[in-house]
Amino acid sequence: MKRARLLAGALTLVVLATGAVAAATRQAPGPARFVTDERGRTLLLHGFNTASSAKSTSDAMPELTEADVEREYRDMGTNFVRFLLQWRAVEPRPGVYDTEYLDKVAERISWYAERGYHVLLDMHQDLWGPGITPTAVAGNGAPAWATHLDGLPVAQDHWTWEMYYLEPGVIRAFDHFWNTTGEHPELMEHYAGAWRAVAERFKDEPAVLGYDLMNEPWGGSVQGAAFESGPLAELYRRCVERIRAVDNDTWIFLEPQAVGVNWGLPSALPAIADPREGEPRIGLAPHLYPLPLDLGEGYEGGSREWTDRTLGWWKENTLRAADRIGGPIILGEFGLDMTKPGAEDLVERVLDLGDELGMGRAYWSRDPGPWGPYSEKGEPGPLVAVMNRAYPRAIGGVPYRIEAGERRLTVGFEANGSGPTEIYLPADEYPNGGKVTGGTGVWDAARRVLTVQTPAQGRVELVVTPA
Ligand code: 9MR
Repeated sequence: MKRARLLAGALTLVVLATGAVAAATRQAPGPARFVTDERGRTLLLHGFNTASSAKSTSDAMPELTEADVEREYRDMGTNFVRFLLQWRAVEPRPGVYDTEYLDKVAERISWYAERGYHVLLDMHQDLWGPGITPTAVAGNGAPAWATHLDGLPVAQDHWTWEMYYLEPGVIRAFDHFWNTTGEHPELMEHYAGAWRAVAERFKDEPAVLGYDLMNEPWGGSVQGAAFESGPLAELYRRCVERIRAVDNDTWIFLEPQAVGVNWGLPSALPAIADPREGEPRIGLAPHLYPLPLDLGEGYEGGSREWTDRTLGWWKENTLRAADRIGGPIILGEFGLDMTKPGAEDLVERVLDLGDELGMGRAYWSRDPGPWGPYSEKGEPGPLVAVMNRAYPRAIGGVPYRIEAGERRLTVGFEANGSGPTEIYLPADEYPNGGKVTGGTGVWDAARRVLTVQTPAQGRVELVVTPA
């Protein structure tokens, strides 16, 4: 059941939007609150991570075909993908970048581009790299040449994959990367160089919207504020500098430390300067994994209460961190086992939060199985219906209210003349498309997109209902 959204949500957007409008009318470069397309329209990004399979395949490609992308659009009308990259594949030997790998990535990006998707490239890692933890656990990311365990052990029998982060060998690998050991100052440089190579390859690909610099950073023996304001900020500065040397325009997204912050605790990540010409384009891409759900419980009873509280903390703390960073928010990952009680409700709540904050979101993940939209046999699961919802893909101004109710979508914005507003409408609620007040709509039945012309200035409020 789709719930009516809270007034508080609309108010949050008003506050955010007012800040953005003020910045725009001051004509001084100021922080952007929302991700925009090349015309300046606000984008509401809605999609998946693609895909965990890229962690383990020998060529680091996700097990995904162009037909899968087509099906995703047809079934859910998504417009966004967080695409996993692997440092081991970008830089298989020190200083050598694998153009064949980048070509294969480019081919996948073209499948998305042809269907109007925006792509966030994510330099993924879990547990540092492959080969340290048992194969089934799927540690991934770093190349073997950048992996220094100093002979420290890594136990092979934890009950959940995150526990391997506490193993001495894994901690040491990270300590060398962050150079808290003082022995490997070259590793961060290599990582930043790998990002430069990626940026050089994709800077002119319009579908590539952003770079997510490191998945779920783990500080090894340095944790919390000391880690985020120390080595992590240092890595981000170097990556930003190297990326901007070749790419002035693509958004750069920073992740806070994963431990704690994924559960709703505050982050201490500082602002990172953007040397680009024009307004800064650095945003925040946190993850959200309420602890009880992460530990395998359903969204019910005590777990539900704790999860609801988590959502409140997460929202407050994420807004605070985004303010400090001075940029938009993309929720890079959230997800759970969809067979658990209440799972659909939880996903809907998070999507509502995304609408409320004007925040892009990528569900974890597109892989087949109980978490994903399709089973191993390719049958649609409950997630398909939840993800297939009405949303404004692009907005011709700065939004102050996005509210997806039952068979009714409200999109309020301060128009800025950047172009028409495009609204995706799912077949179950809008079988014959939509009619709109507040603008003039043209329905594209094949894409299920209502394109709405509105005045170029002033406050616009569109209300879409079934045609
Ligand atoms: O779901 C993934 C699990 O099967 C793997 O064992 C694990 C390590 O590769 O990664 C899980 O995916 C995680 C992602 O890589 C990072 N954020 C949390 C995801 C879910 O736990």
